[in-house]
Amino acid sequence: MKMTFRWYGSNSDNISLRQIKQIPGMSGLMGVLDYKAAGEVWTEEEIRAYMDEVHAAGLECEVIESVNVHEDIKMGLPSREQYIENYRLTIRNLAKYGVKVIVYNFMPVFDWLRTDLARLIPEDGSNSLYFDEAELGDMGPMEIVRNTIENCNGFTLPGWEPERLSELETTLERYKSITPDGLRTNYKYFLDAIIPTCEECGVVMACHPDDPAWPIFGLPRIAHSQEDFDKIVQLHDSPSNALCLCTGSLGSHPDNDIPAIIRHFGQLNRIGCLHVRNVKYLGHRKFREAAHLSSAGDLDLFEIMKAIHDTCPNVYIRPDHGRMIWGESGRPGYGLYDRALGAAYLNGLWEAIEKMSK
Ligand code: DNO
Repeated sequence: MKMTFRWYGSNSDNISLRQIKQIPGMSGLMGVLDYKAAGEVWTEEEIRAYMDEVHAAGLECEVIESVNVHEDIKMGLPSREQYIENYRLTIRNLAKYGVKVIVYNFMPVFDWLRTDLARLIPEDGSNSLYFDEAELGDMGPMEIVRNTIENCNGFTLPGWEPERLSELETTLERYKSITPDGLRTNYKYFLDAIIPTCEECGVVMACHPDDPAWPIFGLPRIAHSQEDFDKIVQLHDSPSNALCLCTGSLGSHPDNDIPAIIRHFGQLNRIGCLHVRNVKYLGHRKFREAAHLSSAGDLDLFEIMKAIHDTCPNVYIRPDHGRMIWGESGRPGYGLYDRALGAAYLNGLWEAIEKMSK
């Protein structure tokens, strides 16, 4: 297992590489160029600049996140060809700088969605990301976008890039005629076009689940259960067509048995990486993000780490999200302290599992 940390680059992150390096057991980053619009080529110069900084800090960067897929690809429009070509070039450029895994998603319009980015946790005065379907019903898509952008403390948030949201109404309208099967057909077209390039350069694509793990605003969503992922890995049969199992995204739906899902896809060799975090259920389609410790939420992090250890022991993982604690303010979901605590806890579980299995 390689423990990593998400970092947005020195112009966009308030957390420094030195701070990340000081977290015990941190091998490197899940990196991102957060200023790139969906569909744009990530140039060699841009990638090199990011990598040079990371390597100078004594860290690796073998995983890159949020190489966003242009909506025209998801909608199957003729203009997708150019965007697919750009995507292929980005894959090649990333591979040249040592990238082994690319995390992306195929969610229409919205990446992850929350109704509150800083909900107070009354027991201890910290706060975390929160979702309540009932609140969402009152809000509607435009309002949730405004709410999210206004409350992100001036930081960019992955999946909420302004350019993707500027044509929101038109895009939402267009999706009305796309069924889940239709979306899968467009997805297959994309995978058939890019996976041979990945195989050529030794890159694994890792699809991130829908978050929350059910459809929203009537949009087709096809990545929130084991059954969905079975279909996705079959769309193009290659070890390069893999998954980023995010325990918190999938785990937002209590029916998803996360350790079982990890075991299933781990045995198939289709896990490119994992985001590991905990959620606390508060009612029907209502949850908040919790500290990583199993007893702080509803997921069993020991069983999760054990499943990873048993079926994909060499995978990349990162602590995900967590709360804002100790007065920290920053990018919602991406504070330093609780993610660092999460990494330490997950490393502790790992050490115990390793020693006990010898
Ligand atoms: C949310 C992140 C996601 C993820 C993207 C990948 O916090 O885990 O935004 O990076 O879905 O495309």
